[in-house]
Amino acid sequence: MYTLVVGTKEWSSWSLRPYLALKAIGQPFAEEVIRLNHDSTTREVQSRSPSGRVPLLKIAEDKRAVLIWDSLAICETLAERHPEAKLWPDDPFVRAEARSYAAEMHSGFPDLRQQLPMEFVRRQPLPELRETTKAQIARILSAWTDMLERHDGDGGFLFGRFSIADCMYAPVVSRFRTYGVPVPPLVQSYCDRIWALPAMREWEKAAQAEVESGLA
Ligand SMILES: N[C@@H](CCC(=O)N[C@@H](CS)C(=O)NCC(=O)O)C(=O)O
Repeated sequence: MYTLVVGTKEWSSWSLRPYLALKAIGQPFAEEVIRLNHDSTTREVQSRSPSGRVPLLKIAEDKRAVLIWDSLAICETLAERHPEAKLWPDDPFVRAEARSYAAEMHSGFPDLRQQLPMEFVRRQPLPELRETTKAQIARILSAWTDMLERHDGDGGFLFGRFSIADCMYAPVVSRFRTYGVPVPPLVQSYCDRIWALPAMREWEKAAQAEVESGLA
């Protein structure tokens, strides 16, 4: 029923987010990987995606099909179709807050994304950070600390139980790891919990294979 089209796993931070959400609902899905940063990328992505971007989710059922072409739209659609997976917090006010954090990630932190691009497997030296990048990292650290302190003991994720907010921030966990960004102990234990998720381990295995085969 589901086919997720993603970019090269070493680099495609946007693709990782709906991949984690799909894994969290436990439904089987087919996967297609488009090679990023290659001569074929523009042609491949534009022939499949209305926005010329990945990820994409194809849903086919009852002789109908739909294409969803944005990470947050995919996560929202999955949450709506699989309420039992509880991809958003139950409490409406907490859910509104989780949505705000997810949207903030989706539309924000441009300097962090540009200066510390996701390299899931490789390790890189921390570059000289711009003031704007430092401010965006500080904002993330204070937001995560606030969420983790308030939901401490409820499951260990940003809103206690694993949610779309964790999916949206998982690439930041990878970036902090790649570049050795120093974080306080509470945040480090959250990062370790995200990194240990079976879905993250599977993503890493695939990214490792891309690096070893020269695809990334
Ligand atoms: N807002 C989009 C952003 C998607 C995006 O920028 N994807 C990148 C890969 S991570 C892409 O498709 N790049 C196309 C290219 O490199 O030609 C989303 O949330 O899905």
